[in-house]
Amino acid sequence: MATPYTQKEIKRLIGMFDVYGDFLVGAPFGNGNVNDTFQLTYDQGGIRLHYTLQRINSNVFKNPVKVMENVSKVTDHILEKIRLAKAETRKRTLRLLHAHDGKPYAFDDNGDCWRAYVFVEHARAYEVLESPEQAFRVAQGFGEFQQHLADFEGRLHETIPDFHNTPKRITALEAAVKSDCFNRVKNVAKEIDFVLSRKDECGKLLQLHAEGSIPERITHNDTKANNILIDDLSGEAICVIDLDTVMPGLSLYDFGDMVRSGTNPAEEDEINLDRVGMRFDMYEGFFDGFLNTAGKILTEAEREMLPFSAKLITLEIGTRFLTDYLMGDMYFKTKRPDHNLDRCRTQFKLVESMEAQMNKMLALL
Ligand code: GN1
Ligand code: MG
Repeated sequence: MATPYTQKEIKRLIGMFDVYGDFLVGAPFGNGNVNDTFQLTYDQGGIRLHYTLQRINSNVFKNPVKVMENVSKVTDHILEKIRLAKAETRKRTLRLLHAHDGKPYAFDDNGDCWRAYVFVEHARAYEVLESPEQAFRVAQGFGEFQQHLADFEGRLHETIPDFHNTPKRITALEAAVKSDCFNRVKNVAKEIDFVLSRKDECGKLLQLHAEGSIPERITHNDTKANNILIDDLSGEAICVIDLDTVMPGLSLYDFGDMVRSGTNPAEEDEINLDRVGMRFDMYEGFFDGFLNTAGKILTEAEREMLPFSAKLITLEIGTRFLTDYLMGDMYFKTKRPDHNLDRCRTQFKLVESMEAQMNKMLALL
């Protein structure tokens, strides 16, 4: 849930941006674990239009201006691509509104950084994907995002350094275990063992990158299935959203996180672990969809690591949830006690399910 803001406050916040029309109402929107998001309704000459207003979480993004510089460059670049490929006119990119000083963000009196987007109408984000065809389209969409950015010139800011550095995420877990500030280690011996027994293989992608066989690209880094909008009518994945973590990364991070979030028939914080697992037909959908677009730029070494990346990223986010649980739930928003622990357990159940199906995943190659 977003922090409660009054209508007057929301109106004042969006007032920092150039928006034509009359503000009607603003309401919390979406299921993000990090930022606060609102959908605003405006009246423009008798027509109702929506905008998205977001507060960037400065506990997570220490330098929101750098985040916004990345987002703004990336959305401009993609818009240009969409304009050039006339066949893709249904495709969209997020469009930022400008604040009165022309910048694509504004700071409020508390020092919080805000941004606003044109709301993409008649499309939605799915928490749980419904079919392999949908998985195909989601992967096609995220793959195309990478493809669009393949010729981007210059390097983006690394807004969260080592975001997908799994070995460092494990080191952070070990530090949290050692300090045990909230006396919670006793509850999670099994989960800690689960991570540590897989520690040795966690540096594999970084090693391949260091050896030069996997290139750095511009990646999204948070390719949860609900971070792409699916057109209500065509069912096509038309717009990648949640661009905060767009930065230099490995292509495989994006494939891995898609498989993690989208092959599970249950939600990320499902308590009944019997419902959690990797649906293989969904994996096939992601695999085919990603190769259909990003496949055009992937190297042989990247292709070979696709199955492994799914397991790695799932283990990594599970490790982050576990670390946050041990650190007193400081990073991810939680709605109940043990919420991070529940999230961690679903991830580890998924890892097991992927391990059990790894041979099948490899055979698809
Ligand atoms: C966070 O913003 P949201 O909820 O899509 C997190 C991701 C995690 C995800 C897990 C900046 O993403 O890394 O994979 O939660 N984003 C950040 O649901 O840490
Ligand atoms: Mg996100």
